Amino acid sequence: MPLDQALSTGPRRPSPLELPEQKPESLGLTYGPEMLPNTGFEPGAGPWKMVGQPVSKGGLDQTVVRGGKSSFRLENAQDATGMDVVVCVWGWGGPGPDMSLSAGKTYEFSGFIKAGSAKPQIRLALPDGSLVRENEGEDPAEPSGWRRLWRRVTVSKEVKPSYLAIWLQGPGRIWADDLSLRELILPPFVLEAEQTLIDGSDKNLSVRIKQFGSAEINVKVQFPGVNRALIVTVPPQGEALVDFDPTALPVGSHELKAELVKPAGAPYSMTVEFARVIGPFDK
Ligand SMILES: [Ca+2]
Repeated sequence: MPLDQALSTGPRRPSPLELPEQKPESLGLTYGPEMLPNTGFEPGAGPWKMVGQPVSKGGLDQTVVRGGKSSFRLENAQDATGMDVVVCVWGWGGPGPDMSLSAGKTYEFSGFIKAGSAKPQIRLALPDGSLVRENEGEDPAEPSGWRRLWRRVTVSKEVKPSYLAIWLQGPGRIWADDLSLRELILPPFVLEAEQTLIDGSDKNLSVRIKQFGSAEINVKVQFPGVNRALIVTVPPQGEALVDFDPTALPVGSHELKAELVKPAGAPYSMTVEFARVIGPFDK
């Protein structure tokens, strides 16, 4: 990080997200075991099928693969319209996905896609009324051009997905490989600091405590440099803000520690490191 940015006293300060050790999102997450019986199309296609229109083609492919010897290709002819859909799907015209998703838990369905200019999607459909929250995203492309697409769902009750699909709408050709469906094990809470570098111009700092679960939690916060602790209540899937005055902190490294106290159980804590530096407005 450039020194002038680190010492900037304007509103633009480096956030924890800009620190060099920040990793691609999926690397920092914890996952449960693989739930798909066939992730890479090596034993054949089953239970995945190509379903499409007369302009569509697809199936196992041995020419463009990410892992092993096979991938799954989907193709819509150049004259296909935006209404033409071709999918690599588990759950249409045959038995549906057989794994159970548990109430209150979050699952991620992902796959590596090589797509060129086509715009494929990854879909996980659930029975009506069982979805609490859903989002989707993609990771940066690998040098080989494969890119991981993902969709995350949180379910309200025990359900089986209606179908799982790699979805291509309109003209184009894509390959899919290394699919995955796993529980995404979210931490009890995370901390976010707007800034972690402190100089004499900082009179008040705040740290956000965010949680994803469906029950209220209590977190004990130990503030840096002083013998002061506070119990903070964070609402379900909500956040709480704590503030402290850093003006008395000596130059050096300091930490704010937050520890889960309710629900009691497996110990969990997280810290934010702050660095008190000498800035332009220090004496
Ligand atoms: Ca493969």
